[in-house]
Amino acid sequence: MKTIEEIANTRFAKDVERGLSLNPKRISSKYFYDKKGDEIFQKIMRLDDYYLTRAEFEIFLNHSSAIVDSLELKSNQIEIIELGAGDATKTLLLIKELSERGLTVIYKPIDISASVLQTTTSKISKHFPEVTVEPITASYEDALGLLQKIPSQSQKLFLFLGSNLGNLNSEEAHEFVLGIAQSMAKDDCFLIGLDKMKNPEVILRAYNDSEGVTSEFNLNLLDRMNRELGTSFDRSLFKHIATYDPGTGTAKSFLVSKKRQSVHLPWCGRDIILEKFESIHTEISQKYNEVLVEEIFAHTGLKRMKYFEDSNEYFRDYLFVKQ
Ligand code: AVI
Repeated sequence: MKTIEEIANTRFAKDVERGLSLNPKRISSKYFYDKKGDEIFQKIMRLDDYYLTRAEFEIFLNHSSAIVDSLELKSNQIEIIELGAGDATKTLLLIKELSERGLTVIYKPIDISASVLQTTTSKISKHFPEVTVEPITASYEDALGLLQKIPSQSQKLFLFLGSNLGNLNSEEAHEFVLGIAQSMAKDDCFLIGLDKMKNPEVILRAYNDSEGVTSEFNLNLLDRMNRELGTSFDRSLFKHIATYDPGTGTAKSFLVSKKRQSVHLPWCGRDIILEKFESIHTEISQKYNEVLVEEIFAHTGLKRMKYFEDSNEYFRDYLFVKQ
């Protein structure tokens, strides 16, 4: 356990103090992912109600060959840089296709979790010993800085899957895409997975699943603050609420206070009041249509080539090339 001074100096404590002082209150969803949060997210990805992972897996299963054709490779070597690689289940399908074509593959998975990266590296090396794997432990923010510094002679394919972009607001998303575009050389490709706008009921079920796993995921943020920051949130006094605005395509998650309560933040000595039914906004999961995709990629120097879609038409992987 850290000392109170050490806690006060963490980004987490600063962000929580600031976020709980705002009106409406908010805490970034990036804080969902501690060890427990990672485990719960693995469960979410296997839920019947959470269609995103299955839909994108189907795209890679059925279209890996077409994706590789569309890369229009200029040599027999390719470098894949994946942001937020996780267990790389979908990427394995792409690597398989490239490997079967006799191409030399260098795979650079980037993830915040060193242990996840270790498992992923062993898995790829076991199935494809001919592939060079160079894992990089970093957050998205740091990854963008690192990308500028990675020298390379070969054509690159950047991957950002799972609709992870949707957890950023539109300004952050544009900045992020711009950062990637600036790390790309001419003819490098960018494949990005984005969840589509669809029947609001399907989306609401994905973020308020019948097994209560997403609720656990959201409430774990309170437990994490208790564990790491020494707060004493009582999770039974909060409810997970998910909303979806079909006009903007924005799904949002909240922790709503069931009664008026006060929470002590030990590192700054402040007491935060939550009124009955007051909310803490914890996550955005943006859903996309063509207009939004165009907006985010405008003025990035990236040209849209193609998209690949699952059979339910729920999810798309868009392929861009740097001009
Ligand atoms: C990681 N991210 C794309 C997930 C999503 O769908 O926004 C996180 C998640 N939140 C609730 N369920 C899953």
